[in-house]
Amino acid sequence: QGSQIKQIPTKYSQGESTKFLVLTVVSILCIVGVLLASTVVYCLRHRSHHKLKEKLTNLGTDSGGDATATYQELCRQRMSVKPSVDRPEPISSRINSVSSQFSDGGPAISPSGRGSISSWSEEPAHSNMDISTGHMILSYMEDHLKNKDRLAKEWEALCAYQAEPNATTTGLKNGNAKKNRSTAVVAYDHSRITLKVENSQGNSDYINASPVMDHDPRNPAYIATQGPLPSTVADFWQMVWENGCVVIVMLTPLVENGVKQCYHYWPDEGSNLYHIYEVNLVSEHIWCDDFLVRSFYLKNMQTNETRTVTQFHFLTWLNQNVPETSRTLLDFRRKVNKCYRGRSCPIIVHCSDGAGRTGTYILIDMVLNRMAKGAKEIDIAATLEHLRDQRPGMVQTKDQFEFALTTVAEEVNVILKALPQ
Ligand SMILES: *[C@@H]1O[C@H](CO)[C@@H](O)[C@H](O)[C@H]1NC(C)=O
Ligand SMILES: *[C@@H]1O[C@H](CO)[C@@H](O)[C@H](O)[C@H]1NC(C)=O
Ligand SMILES: CC(=O)N[C@H]1CO[C@H](CO)[C@@H](O)[C@@H]1O
Repeated sequence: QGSQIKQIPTKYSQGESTKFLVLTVVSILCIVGVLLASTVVYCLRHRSHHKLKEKLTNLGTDSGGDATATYQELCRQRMSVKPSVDRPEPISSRINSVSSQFSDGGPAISPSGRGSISSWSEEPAHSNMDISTGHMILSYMEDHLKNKDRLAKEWEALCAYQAEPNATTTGLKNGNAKKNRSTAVVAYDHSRITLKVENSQGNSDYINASPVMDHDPRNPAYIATQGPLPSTVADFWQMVWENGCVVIVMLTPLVENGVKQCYHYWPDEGSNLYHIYEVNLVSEHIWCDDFLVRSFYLKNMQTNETRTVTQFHFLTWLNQNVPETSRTLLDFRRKVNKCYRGRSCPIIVHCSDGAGRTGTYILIDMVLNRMAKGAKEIDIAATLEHLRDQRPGMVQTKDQFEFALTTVAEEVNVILKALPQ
């Protein structure tokens, strides 16, 4: 009995001390692990912070506060964990006149749609959209998208649409013809951007680019253009300069399946001189797999004036195709418009020929801008005809047209969800 009593506690305490030892070792390992991890995180954060600071200081000494401000704004957007909820500034100068189709006569009285969507890196969607109009548009779009037959008929009718006037004699002239990427998409005589001959490299006013108006015929909201060719890069930057542009939307990769889509019209690093326009790459910011943002200094060497130009480059939208998701393109669009804000210069939009992807993007942006301003009626097909009056071939495939409808519906949905119920 005596030995039994002795044995039990001994066994017990032996087990206990082994357990204790194991526990101690495990906890020490845990503590060391946590310490290591936090050191690494601290170092990384410190380094990136330091880099950012360095970049900003370099920028500050470069010249002009505008680029610094733009870049800081971009960084702030990137760094901010919560989506900002500032109200959009109205793009008042862009749409002044009222067309018969879109009754945006009275101001739409509605609570401001300030809201955020799921992930922190996405811009919040906001709008002055009228709630009941929003619901109407949404159910109309959904109905339209479900009824494939009607969609196909509508697309057929759009394909038969003939723009008038439609002469393209200037673009097909000797000396100009070689400046066109595609024979199918040449700027109309009555709706083309003209360059100042005295400043142009080739003593010609032609570039394959079309001003695209919304309502106001004096102020184009966009310039739709082809991706520059090696021989037209100087013309491209001259156009950017002469039209006071500060935002470029690029919707194509440079090369697709070995086929060149667009010339690399900016420097990979440092600066390049294109005729009298010096372009300096200030920063390149990769947002996600789908798009990135570059910031340039553009300098006119004749006058020594400079300007900051921001290029938004969507990488994953292939020719004759649609982007993988509407959501990505919508986020891209919000970033473009946040950078553009209430400026009155046109936004340059280009892909390869400046019609398919370019037309789709402009169609979506134009319709959503009209809705944000409280338009009571939206006719996407009529809007597309309006675009095709100004540049041939805008929106090239039925899929692209359907994508435009889906994307508009999705944005309306997001805005409605963000509105206080
Ligand atoms: C161009 O306009 C003319 C009338 O001026 C018309 O007959 C023709 O079909 C149009 N072409 C295209 C491609 O729209
Ligand atoms: C531009 O700057 C250069 C060098 O700083 C100077 O020589 C030239 O006179 C300037 N031109 C004008 C138009 O200000
Ligand atoms: C109509 C026409 O001549 N198009 C030309 C436009 O420029 C490209 C590139 O130089 C040519 O390949 C096209 O034939």
